[in-house]
Amino acid sequence: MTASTETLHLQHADHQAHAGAEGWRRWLCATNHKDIGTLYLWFSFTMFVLGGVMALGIRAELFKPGLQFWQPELFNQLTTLHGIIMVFGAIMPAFTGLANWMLPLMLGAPDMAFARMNNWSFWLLPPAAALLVISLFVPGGAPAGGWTLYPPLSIQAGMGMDLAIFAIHLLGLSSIMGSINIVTTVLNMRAPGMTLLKMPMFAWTSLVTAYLLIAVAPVLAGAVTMLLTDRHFGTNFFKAAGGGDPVLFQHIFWFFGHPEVYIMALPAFGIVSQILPTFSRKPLFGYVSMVYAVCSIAILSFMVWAHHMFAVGLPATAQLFFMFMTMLIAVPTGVKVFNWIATMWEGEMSFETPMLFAIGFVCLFTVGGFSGLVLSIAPIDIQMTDTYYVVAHFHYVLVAGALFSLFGATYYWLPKWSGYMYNERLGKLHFWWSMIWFNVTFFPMHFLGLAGMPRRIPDYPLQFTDFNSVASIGAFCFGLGQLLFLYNVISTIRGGVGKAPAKPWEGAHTLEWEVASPAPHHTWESPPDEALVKKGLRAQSLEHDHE
Ligand code: HEM
Ligand SMILES: [Cu+2]
Repeated sequence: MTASTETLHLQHADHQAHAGAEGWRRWLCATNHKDIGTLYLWFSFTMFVLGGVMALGIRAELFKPGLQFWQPELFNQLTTLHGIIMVFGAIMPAFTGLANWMLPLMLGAPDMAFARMNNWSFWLLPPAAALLVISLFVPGGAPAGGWTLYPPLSIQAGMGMDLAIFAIHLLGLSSIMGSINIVTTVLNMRAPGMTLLKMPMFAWTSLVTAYLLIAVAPVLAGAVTMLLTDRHFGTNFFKAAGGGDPVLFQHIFWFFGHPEVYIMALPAFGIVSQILPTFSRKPLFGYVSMVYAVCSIAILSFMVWAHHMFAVGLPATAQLFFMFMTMLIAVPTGVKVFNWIATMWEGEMSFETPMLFAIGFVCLFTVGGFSGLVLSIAPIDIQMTDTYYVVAHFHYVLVAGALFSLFGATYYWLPKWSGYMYNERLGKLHFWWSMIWFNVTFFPMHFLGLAGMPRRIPDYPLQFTDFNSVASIGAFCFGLGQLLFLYNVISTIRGGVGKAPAKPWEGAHTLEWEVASPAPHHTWESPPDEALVKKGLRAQSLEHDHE
């Protein structure tokens, strides 16, 4: 054998070792960031369907007053599981999946920093999801005290609670490992020329989100571990009868919980900051101020937790502090919304599906932001706490915010992932369908809340009937529309409406569009040429606008 064929042969064997695993092994033993990204995304979609079916179970019960389908116990379990599954199973893994798929491509890195740990981060998720589902079938059923797991209910609950606690431990471990990977990749593996302040916004938001997670996932783990020892090992952290304090749990939970809402929002900001410039054919307006805004939001998010607790009887000074700190977050958030609008301003906009979802995001996330400001006013919140106004508020930021950004991201990058173009008409139909029915579902909930309808109840007084029926009809239509999305994605993977070029969006300038579509299994094994990096960066930066 000549030297060169031997090298070839070796390279081939090497290649086999990396990419050769076929069938289930390819996925179980996956270490490739693209495979792991794909796993995350499909897992997330599965959880979205599961949590969605539970939401429809809730909405079916609430279509009219009286008990139709579920006993109150099961209703509360559905509500709780819906919340936990959507937050930890659908939204968070989707963002980690996107970060896995896109960060190495966007930053010019060959893979994520810790490929094997990456495998673990993903494979902890399915057992956690299984535990949550199994909890429905154990004596006492699933946790039913709400996704916030407040004691005393969470201490009194049956063994389903223990399964959920274990699930949360696993989910937390997964998040921490995923975050360590993201931080290390972003900080150490960028291509030459890609300085921190030249990174695409999605890299910035992923980085900051990962730091947030590393900071608060252990706090949640601590809180649920204290619950566990209160339940089984004789401690009294939260048990009033033993001298403990249930309100302490709320403080710890929300010290995690508020940063958590930004963990679900910041990556969405990043995605939208990629999509809007592309389809406005202009650089992102105010890039540096965007970075500062993301960082300030992240820092402030640690100082507002007790706005979830205005009704538990905080001292007036504490209420004032948390009220003003919360309002302060509106400043960097306002900067971001301003920049997004300024990015579109006088741009040569076109309205492909990703752009529609991004614009939908900007409009509806702002609505959710405003209802959040209303709730931040302590005397108002004391009236509104635990009403449907709160449910309306957080679904505006989570569904029209986080979820819409994920739909946008999927349409935006699907050509890169699959190598095929999706059906634009179906995509647009999916957008308008979702946009309309989302609002039909959730807008009336503001009125229900203002009128005093409490959340987490299976039955309600007659006066709330009309808006509830409207919301339920909206929810079923919204749910149905998601089949369009699934159909469009699957048919795209199977060939779609034709092959996608490397760069299907002429206005896009980031590095992922420099590799072929579908992105080959291995990309940027040697870092991209510095000139190539600079070319994209120049197009992203303001000085070269409007030539
Ligand atoms: C897309 C269709 C969705 C519908 C129709 C829907 C509907 C509902 C309903 C009816 C409730 C119960 C409100 C209550 O009784 O307190 C609820 C609670 C909740 N939802 Fe959704 N939801 C949807 C999507 C999502 C998504 C994507 C998230 C993402 C994180 C989410 C997060 C939550 C949370 C955290 C709760 C609170 C659970 C609790 O009270 O413990 N939902 N949702
Ligand atoms: Cu909060």
